[in-house]
Amino acid sequence: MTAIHRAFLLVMLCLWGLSACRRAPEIFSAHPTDTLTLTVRSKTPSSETFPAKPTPVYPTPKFPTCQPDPAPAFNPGAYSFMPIRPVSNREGDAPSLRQLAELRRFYVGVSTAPQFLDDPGYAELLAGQFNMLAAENAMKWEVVHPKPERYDFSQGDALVAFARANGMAVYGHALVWDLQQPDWLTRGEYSREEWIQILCRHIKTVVSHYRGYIYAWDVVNEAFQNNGALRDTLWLRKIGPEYIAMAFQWAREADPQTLLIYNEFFAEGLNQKSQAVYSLVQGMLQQGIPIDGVGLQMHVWLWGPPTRHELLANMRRLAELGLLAHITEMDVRTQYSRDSQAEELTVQAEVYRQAFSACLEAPNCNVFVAWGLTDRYSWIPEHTGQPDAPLLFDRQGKPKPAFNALLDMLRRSP
Ligand code: 9MR
Repeated sequence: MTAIHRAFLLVMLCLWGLSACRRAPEIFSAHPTDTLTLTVRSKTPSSETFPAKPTPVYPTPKFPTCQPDPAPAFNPGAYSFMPIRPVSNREGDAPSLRQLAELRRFYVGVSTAPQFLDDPGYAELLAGQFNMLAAENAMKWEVVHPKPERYDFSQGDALVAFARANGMAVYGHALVWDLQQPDWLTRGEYSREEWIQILCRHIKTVVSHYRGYIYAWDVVNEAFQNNGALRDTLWLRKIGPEYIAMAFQWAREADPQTLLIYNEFFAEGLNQKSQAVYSLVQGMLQQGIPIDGVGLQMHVWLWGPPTRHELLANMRRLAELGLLAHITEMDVRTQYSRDSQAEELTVQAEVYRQAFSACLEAPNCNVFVAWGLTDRYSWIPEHTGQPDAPLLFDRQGKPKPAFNALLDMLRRSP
């Protein structure tokens, strides 16, 4: 590793807060397992059930509505996933991330896909360390609704069945997005009224299918450009900006309990895009449109991630509106330099730690999801064409410094 690399990494550590610099020896040291002080801090104080459910809201419908399409029902009994006895529950082991999270009614999760669940090592890690899973692709339009008259819930159902067998909550992703849409949609020619009916029926059918099984839905995903203008999506062109509010109304009609989330990337700190998201959700609340929170994706790099301070500022202003702020898709790209890998992973751990710590501190953040379980299955190398190591576990499923940083935070902080 060159001196320039070292200097860069040190500067990055210091930039993320003097505290990181001051705690440098602790960051580089092993994590104590002997003197754990566990304090239960509930973020959902009024609920005795776990997962906690929000208070139902039934606003006056403002937009035309529809009935769900005929579609297969969800039958969890059709799946034979057995509960996995996690490694960390075996006698003498230290508590798992999920156990520590559950003590404070907090959700730690990763995105996943059904094809990984048959690998016993993968499944054990997933259910052993996490109490939430997110559907990385299995519930997207092209998968669940490939033809106008055809729904295929097999992939999503497998994820929900696995989660149920293992006492995990499910994050539904994503009802309305401009990517991963089937040809019949992107090439379709319909009137505005027909587009409204298509979107309404899709949302109502998918949400009704999973009614009662999904902790939170990303109802609308990535509707803004980085400059804060609305993205030029199929839905904006065919329906107009009100497609966003409509989607939330229909999702609420189909499931009065699930949390309804607007999910966005590069809008985690304070910038033009997060300001646009803030204005959108504020306006929706003023108009009585049902929305429960904002998903802060956190696809970030070693260099220049939003600071803890910025994250907290954004989370707090959402809290003042009465909205949740979830970390929904975190991963941290590295330079993947063979010479500086150990240092990069240390910096990466600090980036995860800062985001996790903001979420633990903000009263409205009780969900922290990474976008994949191990580096072997991250979307990033496929996307960039470069090897990378952005997640909490390495390609062999071994915990990385980033995972240990999260464990450490849960053990230490009240
Ligand atoms: O991880 C997903 C990858 O497998 C897909 O190929 C990709 C298609 O665009 O979508 C990835 O997930 C995205 C998520 O659905 C929305 N936020 C950005 C994520 C990374 O692109």
